[in-house]
Amino acid sequence: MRFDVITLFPEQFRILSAEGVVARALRRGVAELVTWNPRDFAADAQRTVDDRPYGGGPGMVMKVEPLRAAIDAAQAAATAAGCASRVAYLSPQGRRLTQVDMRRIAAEPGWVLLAGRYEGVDERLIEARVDEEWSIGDYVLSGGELAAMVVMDAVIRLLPGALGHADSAAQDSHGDGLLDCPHYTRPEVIDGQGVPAVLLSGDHAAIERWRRQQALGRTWARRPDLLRARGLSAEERALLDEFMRGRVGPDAEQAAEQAAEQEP
Ligand code: 9D3
Repeated sequence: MRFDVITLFPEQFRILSAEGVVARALRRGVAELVTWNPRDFAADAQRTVDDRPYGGGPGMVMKVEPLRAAIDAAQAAATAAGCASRVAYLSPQGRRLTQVDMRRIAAEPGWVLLAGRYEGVDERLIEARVDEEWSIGDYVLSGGELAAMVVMDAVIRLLPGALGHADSAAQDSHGDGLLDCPHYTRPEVIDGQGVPAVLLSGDHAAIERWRRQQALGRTWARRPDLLRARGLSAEERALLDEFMRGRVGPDAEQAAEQAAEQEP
């Protein structure tokens, strides 16, 4: 899969090639990243890419012509490489992306990602060239570059060959709309805190059941919105009911102790 990124700060994207899952995927050719600087497409001697907003007000607006020329060059190069790409603009006004979107994005041969700076881009560029407008969340960034990198990280790790074998397996068991279960590693006791006995039992069926129950319970406690959106099977309902009755897990044990202290 190919990403062509339109950015005034191409150097920021070097971090993706430095280390980790994405760097390995780029090295292996699982994904390809090309950056395009609108400044290189500005026609004037000063290489102007922004100007003052019509109507007045603070900040600057990215001009149409350099962005349009950069996008057209990126799309032509992507098409020539066999990766017909649509254009996504990273913007606070965009639709907030979810993991479902990441899977849909990963299924395309490529994307041109437009990372904005200043107050944003001239609306006429969006109308003329942008196919989708994406936000990564309800908070204010100082530009679209980090948002573009977040999308690339989330998408590239989904591509076949990006993750090692063990990671893919882990992804399968938790790519199911639930939060993860708690994890523990050695030592068995630290600061007087042990590990849930079931994890030391060697009973793989019981461990799998406990993990599933913890994932359900935590999602219920922390992200009820996710559970409502997803629904529950009869088996999951029974596991969650047991969790809710307070019989299982470190949080529940702590809650039970607190309740006992309050009621002598
Ligand atoms: C302070 C400027 N704001 C005026 C009320 C508007 C504004 C313009 C540009 C706010 C942020 C940005 C830069 N942000 C992005 O380019 C961006 C973003 C974000 O800020 N949050 C979540 N997702 C995204 S995707 C791109």
